[in-house]
Order: sequence, then C-alpha cells, then structure tokens
Amino acid sequence: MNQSISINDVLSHFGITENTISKIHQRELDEQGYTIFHDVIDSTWLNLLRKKFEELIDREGEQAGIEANQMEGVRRLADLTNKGEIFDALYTHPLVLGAAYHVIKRPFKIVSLNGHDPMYKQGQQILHSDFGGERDGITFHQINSLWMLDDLCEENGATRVIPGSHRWLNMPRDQLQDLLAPHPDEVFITAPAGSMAVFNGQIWHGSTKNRNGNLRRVYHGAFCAREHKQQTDQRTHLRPETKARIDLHAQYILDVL
Ligand SMILES: O=C(O)CCC(=O)C(=O)O
Repeated sequence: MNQSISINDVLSHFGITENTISKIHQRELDEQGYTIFHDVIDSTWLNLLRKKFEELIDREGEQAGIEANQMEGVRRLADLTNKGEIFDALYTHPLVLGAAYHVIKRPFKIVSLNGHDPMYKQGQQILHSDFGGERDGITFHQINSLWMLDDLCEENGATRVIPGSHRWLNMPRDQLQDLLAPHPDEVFITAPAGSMAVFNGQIWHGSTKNRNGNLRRVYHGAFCAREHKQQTDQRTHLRPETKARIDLHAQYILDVL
C-alpha cells in the first residue's frame, strides 16, 4: 500500500469539500437514509452508458454478473470498473464520493460496480441491508448509489426503501416474517433517467417486481469503510489496462495501490 496517498488527498483531488453535497442532501442522508440527485448524467453520457449496458449483456451472455452475483429474472452486470473507461467518471464522481464521505466519515473504498435490470414480472427482492456487520445506529459503514439509465417508477420495479431504518439495530430478517411482502413504511425511489440516488448501506431496501416490462437499468456503485471487504476484490480482478489508465487517486478508491 502506498502510504503517501490519504483520503484527504483523494477528496481534494476530486474537488470534494463539505459543501459538495448540499445541506438538504446531507440531512436526507442523515434522517431518511437516502437522497436523490437529479440531472447528474447528461444525455451524451447517458446514451453511452445505456449502449455499454447492452453491449456487455450481449457479449457476456450467461456469464454476465458472475463476478458479484447473478439473480434470476434480472439482467446483472459486475466488475464494471474493469470494463471500460466510461465507468471511471462514475465511481469518481464528486457527488457520490461526497455522499460516501458524508455517511461513512472515514477513509473508504469501492465495494463493487454492478448493473441491475429486473425483467418483466420479475425482480422482487427480499428486504435486506447491504451491510451485514454490527449495527449501532450511529456508525455507518457503507453506501450504495443507483445511476438511473431509465426512468424509475413503481411500475417498472423501482427500489423500495424503509426511511430511517439505517438507524435500526435489527436486520429485516430479525423482524419480518415475509421479506417479500409490502412494508407499511416503504417508499419507492422514483426519478427520471439521468438521476442518481444514494442510500445508506444499512437501510432496509430491495428492488421490486417490474410490472410493466419497461427497461429499468441502473448501475450500482457501492463504497465501504476501508476496513471492510469488497464484494468484487479489485486486486484480484484489476486488469492491466485499467491500472495503466487510471491515476493514483482512482487506484486508492479501488484499493489497488
Ligand atoms: O436495484 C435495486 O433496486 C437494488 C438492488 C439491490 O439492492 C441488490 O442487488 O442488492
């Protein structure tokens, strides 16, 4: 590990200050456990990100998503940090890094960068938390971001979250009998294509059934405190062309220095 780079160097390199995400987004992350940023992806980048999603799905076929986890009824992609320069700007975007630092409050790294598209009549996930470790309701370890390539609405399987549950000490499985059932407090993260949502990795959430068959593609970039394990071990998966392309600050985020 190259000790000469610190999280402060990384944040300052990518232009992140305590005001990079507004006080409103900070409060929503603190209180609700999620927030939505609109108009983050411009139309040129959006078209390229959509094209890349389809190219990778076609190219990888049955292997798509294998580096993280495959899910029946969902078009999944994984290890995207190694699958094109187009993703560099996504996992180093100031809004996502600013939100990650606001929530985690200590040095962090990427967990994984995946794609997720529930197909018609499929995609209902159990309510779960991404972070499976100890919960004290105060210390937070992980965030996830949803980069919306299509409009997300209740009918095409938007993510449901239980606002405030990031502070609860229990996991959904400790408290609920039916993890697939609607929850009385659930809220759907809905927003137009080009938006990006961030949620606390401890929030209870899950994707829902795509009931109208419209595309519902997202990229998920998750980040965790550096003491935790990555979902996709970047040191194992790192490709020489990725390492050659990205600077030391991006390498720090991947934890491959
Ligand atoms: O895309 C979503 O709605 C969330 C997916 C998710 O939570 C997961 O794959 O664990």
